[in-house]
Amino acid sequence: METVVEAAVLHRLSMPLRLPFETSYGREERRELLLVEVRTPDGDMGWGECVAQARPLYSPETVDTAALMLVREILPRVLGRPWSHPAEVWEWLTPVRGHPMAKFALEGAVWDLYARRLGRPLAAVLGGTRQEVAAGVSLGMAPLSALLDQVRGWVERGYRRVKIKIAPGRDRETLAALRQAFPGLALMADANGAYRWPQDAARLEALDDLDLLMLEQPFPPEDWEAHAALQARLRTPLCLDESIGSLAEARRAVALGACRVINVKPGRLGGFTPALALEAWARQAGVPLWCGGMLETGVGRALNVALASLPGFTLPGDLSASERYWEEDIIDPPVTLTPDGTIRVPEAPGAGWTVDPRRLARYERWSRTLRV
Ligand code: OSB
Ligand code: MG
Repeated sequence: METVVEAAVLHRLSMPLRLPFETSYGREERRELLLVEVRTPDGDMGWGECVAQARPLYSPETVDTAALMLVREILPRVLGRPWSHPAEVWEWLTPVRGHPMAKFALEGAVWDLYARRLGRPLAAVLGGTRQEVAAGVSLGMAPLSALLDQVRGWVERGYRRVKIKIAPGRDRETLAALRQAFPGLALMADANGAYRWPQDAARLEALDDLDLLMLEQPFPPEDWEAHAALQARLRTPLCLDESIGSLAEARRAVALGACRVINVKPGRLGGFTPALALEAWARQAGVPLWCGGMLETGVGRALNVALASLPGFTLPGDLSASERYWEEDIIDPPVTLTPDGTIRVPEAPGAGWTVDPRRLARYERWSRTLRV
């Protein structure tokens, strides 16, 4: 079956977050968003989400650099060109260096479109085997009393794992209080690269007795050696996020002993195509994976849920229900949690949700249509 993307619509949204999200690099009250809608001549469509943020603080891209790259470099390589599998589309984008989130915004939409045209759930098309995925929640930094209340609330709802953000000086005390209040909780911490080697080594070693599930990205992305040196001194597994932009980097990280676990975000890798390659490798190498999140709307979350249904994703991800992020999500039905703390993998064709045009319009700042 051949497909041609004849038109693409960029939707630039701004949505208020239900809870402010504070990390070591800043605090956000709103999410600036970019969605990509692709259309075929026969009226089929697919949706993708660019997971870049308003400012280049997690990684070098922003929603606005991604929009520019989609218009100038990415869409011109795809519009009007017939393909029979999404991996071909990904291949066409490989001459463009960097800009992985801009690439995945389109490539994810193409996978959704492909699965819809096959009449099959995206999860099954990707090779997913699970009917439901374990849900975790990622919480921004907050005063301890507020954080304790939040964690209690999400644990009562059934979340299977809680992650908090940490930074030097805002770490041990908070984590120890959470551990004391929730002795059996699957608890982890994410530093988004805020620590420095060697001066912060002792601070991080002091977290080793808190029975954390793992410690995510303590050092900046390029500091492979620091992660390896710390991992050698810790019982707690290290997990890398920002450092891993490709399968080659995943292999290198594991070979160096820089991590024992990998957070997979298709936007950070530049597509589902490289994410699938990483999953296949990790499965045979015995490296546990989990699916990360970037405060997506339901569009991006649905794509993540599909990916997390693959067998290599053995740990609960940063996959939460719509109500964790939004007063009202833009998809129908919203993502919900089952009573046992999972998200059901949709059985409808494609990603399995539809975008509500009225809610989309409410949050849309601008849109731009590109045609062949
Ligand atoms: O480091 O995992 C991260 C959100 C934005 C940018 C980076 C990260 C995050 C999260 C939130 O931790 C995960 C989620 O979507 O729930
Ligand atoms: Mg992270």
